[in-house]
Amino acid sequence: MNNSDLFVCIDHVGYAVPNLDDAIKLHCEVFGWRVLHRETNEEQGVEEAMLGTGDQHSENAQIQLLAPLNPASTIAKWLERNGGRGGVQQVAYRVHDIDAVSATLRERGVTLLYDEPKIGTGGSRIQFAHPKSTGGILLEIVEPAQGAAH
Ligand code: CMX
Repeated sequence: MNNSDLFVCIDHVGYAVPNLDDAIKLHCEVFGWRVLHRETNEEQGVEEAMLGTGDQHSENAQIQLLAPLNPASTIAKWLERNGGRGGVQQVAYRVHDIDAVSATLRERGVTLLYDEPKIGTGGSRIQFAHPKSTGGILLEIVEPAQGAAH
């Protein structure tokens, strides 16, 4: 990796969906993705599935389907603001060292949402940059768990 690179690759693109099973059906049966992993993340208020395709080499991006666990969920609010329809809620960049990358982004004036990274999919560590400091995109930064398939 080039020394000036902050990010390894696009880790995943996150879609907000009203219903996880319906969305899995659509993306797998119509678009041919397959479910790699499914979990509930209470802290983030989501029920989620990661979808993959092909051989899933280490830098293949995935699709993340995010359904709200309850009405207070960030995803419930996003869906409400978007007329109840699903859509792209976030783009996630993979990093090797989330603490170092977070410090660099803060130095460069990016607003990060959490003081410290939280736990995301499969035990990864995650942080978010507010859309107002990224040109309108909710940017997730993700450091995969040690030993994860990525
Ligand atoms: N993408 C782009 N813009 C977004 C956005 C999104 N996903 N969500 C909100 N915004 C915009 C709104 O349109 C609004 O813009 P205007 O002020 O121009 O109308 C602005 O951001 C609102 O910002 P806010 O009042 O600070 O906060 P919100 O209540 O809308 O929440 C955010 C926004 C980013 C703080 C919230 O979505 C959040 O905390 N996200 C991080 C956590 C998360 O997304 N968890 C679910 C996924 C978990 C996972 O990936 O594992």
